[in-house]
Amino acid sequence: MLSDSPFSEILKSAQEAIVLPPFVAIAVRPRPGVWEYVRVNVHELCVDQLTVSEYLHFKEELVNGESNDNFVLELDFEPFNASFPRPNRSSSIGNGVQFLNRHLSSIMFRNKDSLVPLLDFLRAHNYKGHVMMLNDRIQSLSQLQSALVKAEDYLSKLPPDEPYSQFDYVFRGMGFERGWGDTSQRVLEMIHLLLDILQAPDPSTLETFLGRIPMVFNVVILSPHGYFGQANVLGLPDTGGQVVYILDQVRSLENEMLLRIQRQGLDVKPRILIVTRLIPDAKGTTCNQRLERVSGTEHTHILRVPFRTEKGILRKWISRFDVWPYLETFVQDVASEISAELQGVPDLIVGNYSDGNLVASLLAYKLGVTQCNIAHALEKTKYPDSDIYWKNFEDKYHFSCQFTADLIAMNNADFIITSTYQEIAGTKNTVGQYESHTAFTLPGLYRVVHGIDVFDTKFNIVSPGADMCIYFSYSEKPRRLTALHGPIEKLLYDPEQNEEHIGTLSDRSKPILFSMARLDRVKNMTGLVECFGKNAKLRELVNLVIVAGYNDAKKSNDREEISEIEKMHCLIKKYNLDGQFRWISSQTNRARNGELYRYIADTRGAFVQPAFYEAFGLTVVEAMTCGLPTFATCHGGPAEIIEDGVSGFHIDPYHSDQVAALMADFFQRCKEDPSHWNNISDAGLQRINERYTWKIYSERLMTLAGVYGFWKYVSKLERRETRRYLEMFYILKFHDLAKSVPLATDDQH
Ligand SMILES: *[C@@H]1O[C@H](CO)[C@@H](O)[C@H](O)[C@H]1NC(C)=O
Ligand SMILES: *[C@@H]1O[C@H](CO)[C@@H](O)[C@H](O)[C@H]1NC(C)=O
Ligand SMILES: *[C@@H]1O[C@H](CO)[C@@H](O)[C@H](O)[C@H]1NC(C)=O
Ligand SMILES: *[C@@H]1O[C@H](CO)[C@@H](O)[C@H](O)[C@H]1NC(C)=O
Ligand SMILES: CC(=O)N[C@H]1CO[C@H](CO)[C@@H](O)[C@@H]1O
Repeated sequence: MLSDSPFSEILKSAQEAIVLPPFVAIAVRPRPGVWEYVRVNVHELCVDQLTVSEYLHFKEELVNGESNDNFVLELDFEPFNASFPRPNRSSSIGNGVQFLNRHLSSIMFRNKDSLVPLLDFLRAHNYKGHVMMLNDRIQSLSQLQSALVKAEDYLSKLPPDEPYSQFDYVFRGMGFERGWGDTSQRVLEMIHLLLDILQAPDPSTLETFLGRIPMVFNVVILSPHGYFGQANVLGLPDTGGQVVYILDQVRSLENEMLLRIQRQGLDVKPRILIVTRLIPDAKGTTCNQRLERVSGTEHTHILRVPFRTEKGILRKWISRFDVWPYLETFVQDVASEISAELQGVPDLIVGNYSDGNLVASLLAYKLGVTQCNIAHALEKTKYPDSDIYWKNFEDKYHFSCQFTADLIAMNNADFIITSTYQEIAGTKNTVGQYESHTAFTLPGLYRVVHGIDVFDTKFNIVSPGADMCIYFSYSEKPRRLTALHGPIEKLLYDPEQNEEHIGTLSDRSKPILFSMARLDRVKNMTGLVECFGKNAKLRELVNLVIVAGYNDAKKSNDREEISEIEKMHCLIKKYNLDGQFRWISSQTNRARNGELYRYIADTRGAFVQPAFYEAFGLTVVEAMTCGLPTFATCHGGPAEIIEDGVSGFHIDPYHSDQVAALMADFFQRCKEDPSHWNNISDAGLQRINERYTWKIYSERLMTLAGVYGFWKYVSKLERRETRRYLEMFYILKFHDLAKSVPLATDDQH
């Protein structure tokens, strides 16, 4: 009977319970983003509903003991949503811009006067003093409307590819300036969009129009910590995925900006600056150079600015957990360096990770620029109970600074992009990274009653893609790097056993089941090998090849990796895998890795990603981009990338027998009907081309910058209240917390 009761429903969706007899307080999460709090008195069997504040107060007793202190600093951003509607379905989370567009177009629809901000916005447009879009001849909506009609009439008589320069003069006379398009046809499209908006604004027209207005010429991306360089940096402390991500991101962003500027009919050189820390003791990297051009780009540079104190410049690397006391001075230095470099202010500031986002917030606040946050790795969820027991982590991690910085940055940002839904709001049973900042307490410091709302329209899912120069479909024959097939075959089939590869594949005609990852416990490559070893049918159908770590434990100095290496050797013996299994040490040649995926596709093989948890799953995207059917973990990002059974398969690493059976079944079916393989491969490619490419990413980012930039302009006054509140929080809390973090010293003793 209990199992059908409402109480059991509550227990099922409970995320956390605090037991302090006679009470049990429970945080209930009926669905993503929605929380309720109850307290049960176990003696009297009665239940009270608690407010967030009461719940957190109760939770603090774990640390403070029973205290009657009712004067605790509470942080509450909820009152600021006053006039703004937001979605309430969990499935709308992460589609903020859609909702915002609907809202914007509905207020514009209300009456003619609400279109005035759009007119002002167009009139205010200029780049370094050059007027764009509209000039002084157009002062009112009615003038705009009649000018548009006149322009439409004039343009429709021109050939569609007439260049703008041919009618520039006439246009100026009507009240228009550059920025509408490079040819008469494109200008006409823009004019139609605007006429539509003036008559009956609808969300998608508005988005298209705002996305096409020339607004973004200079972008600054902030990623202060770690070694940010183009060579010899991967593997250095705090330096990993973000460097690859940002370099891929800026290359694609520059192309997109160039294309848009050309289509807008403008003659402007875009600039992108990646701002990071200059590290004088650069350990053989270029991190001691002030300015470095990003290869493969024309207008993108890494700009490095050192950390500085009264004692001078800090020479050595420091951990990302220790950067806080340096950031204020850094912001000032960065502001003057970028204004010198750009000869103006940026139009969009993008922050990466907590420190980058804080610096981005301070700069965006100071310069009045649109701010975008990216933080695929917020630390709070990585360290259980790092909020309530923050003091235990303080010496090593300074989370009090980091969580405070995160709250400030999230609330100051105009928009936030994430790679996955889960990053924002988790899943049915797990809490999202951002969601975990909704309500929490740092006892003795402050209590967050309403830190961020995952339903906020600032959240947008914009996923990265694979580098298309390296990863492309196996079927693009002319682009294939056939010269690498010799070395690849050697890697796969050479009978010699050495430190690069061990194990042999005796039947070369079988498809290859392939995986590539770090040799960490969480990636569970050994689990995959075991699951293969146990399933006779799978072993009969395919060969298994993995690329991971080293095959010699002596070469590793990571305890976790060493234990995985030893385990792998045991499994090879235990299941007698020789003849069917090849273990290749990790490979750093990206071009060859790309061709390796395609070579595996030639064998009509498949890719497996067996991790217990994977935040996003770039290797999954890479494999699918090469046309390789993919089996990937259902825990984390891959579950969103792959539509199970259509563009690949979800596997649950906790049920390895089922995983093996699913794969055996797939290969059996492909053997009987080869079109099955092609269908999965094609559907995977289609999925990638619809969602997971850098091209789509950059288009999205530029459109979002346009829409949120406009929204920032329209809502200037409303946002001021939030910003003033944040400013106070920054100065009264963060400023002092950051000062309490010890400064590093350069001397070696
Ligand atoms: C603000 O948002 C919350 C939900 O996050 C909602 O309950 C409340 O009604 C909103 N306030 C206003 C005035 O819209
Ligand atoms: C969700 O929002 C819609 C309108 O925005 C409203 O009609 C509906 O009642 C809301 N539902 C809940 C559960 O709040
Ligand atoms: C890896 O996965 C297998 C099953 O796939 C599981 O039995 C094993 O315990 C996992 N390894 C670790 C280190 O948890
Ligand atoms: C593959 O797709 C084609 C075309 O959609 C279809 O005719 C065929 O039955 C599919 N093959 C399998 C094995 O599903
Ligand atoms: C340090 C950090 O969080 N950097 C992030 C910057 O963005 C990339 C892309 O999302 C992430 O992979 C990094 O983790």
